[in-house]
Amino acid sequence: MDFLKKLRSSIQKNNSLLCVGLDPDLEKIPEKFKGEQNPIFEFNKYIIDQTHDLVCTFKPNIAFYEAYGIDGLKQLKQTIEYIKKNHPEIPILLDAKRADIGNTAQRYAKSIFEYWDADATTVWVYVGKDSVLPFLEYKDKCTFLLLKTSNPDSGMFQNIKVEPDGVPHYLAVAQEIKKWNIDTIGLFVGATYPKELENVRKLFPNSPILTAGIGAQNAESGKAVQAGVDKNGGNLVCNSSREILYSESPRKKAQETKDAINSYRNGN
Ligand code: OMP
Repeated sequence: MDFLKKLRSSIQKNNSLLCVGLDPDLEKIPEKFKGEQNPIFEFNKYIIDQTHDLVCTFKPNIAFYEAYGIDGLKQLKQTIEYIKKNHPEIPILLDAKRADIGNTAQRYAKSIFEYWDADATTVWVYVGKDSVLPFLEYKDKCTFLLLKTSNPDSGMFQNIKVEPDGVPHYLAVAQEIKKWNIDTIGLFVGATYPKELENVRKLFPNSPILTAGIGAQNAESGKAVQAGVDKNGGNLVCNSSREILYSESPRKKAQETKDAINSYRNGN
């Protein structure tokens, strides 16, 4: 099944726009997992079991696995296989933030969509169209192009005014992407920047948008959700990682986050 169909059906089935980010940090996981042979996988399994009926997507960020070398990557593979086997209806968005010349990007795309078997990924678009086309050619996948990131310094380059009209850089890039008219494209805008999120949603009324920053980065979820949903209150994937993973009850926190997001989906 292609990513968009899978996303639509998981949003509907779980009545949720929440994406739980699987960003394991061995220093933060509960003590009971630390003695396990595969502590990252066991922790992820616990989080997946606790939240699978509350989410529309799981988003492992590959940095949190690469940081533990081969051992971490093996546990990423175990995590992906566990989700595919037990919850095949939930799309896996492997957050890898790749960017390079086309020849190399093609290898990255093969790795993410074939070896890792992800349904979707994140990619920098600032290298240019030829650098993202190898990802976009995977017709049943979705590639979220990073336009405006959630970090405090994201405006340093992404909001630089571009000649001749003084449009901010991220928006000029978004306008260019729109002309490509490719339906495997998704967009990323940080939840910490609701105005930018609104601008991108206006430009792409029907595309999936990924956002992050709710929870640990203190984005105002109400503003972000209202700015980011489509006209039907959907098509928005709202990630939260640390605030859910490391709370006393990940299930309770996920439920609260899901409910808070839902309370803003239809303009409440
Ligand atoms: P928490 O801040 O712990 O909720 O994690 C946020 C997750 O979303 C991390 O995996 C980030 O790398 C990711 N993210 C951002 O926080 N900001 C961005 O601008 C882009 C992403 C992303 O692409 O998901």
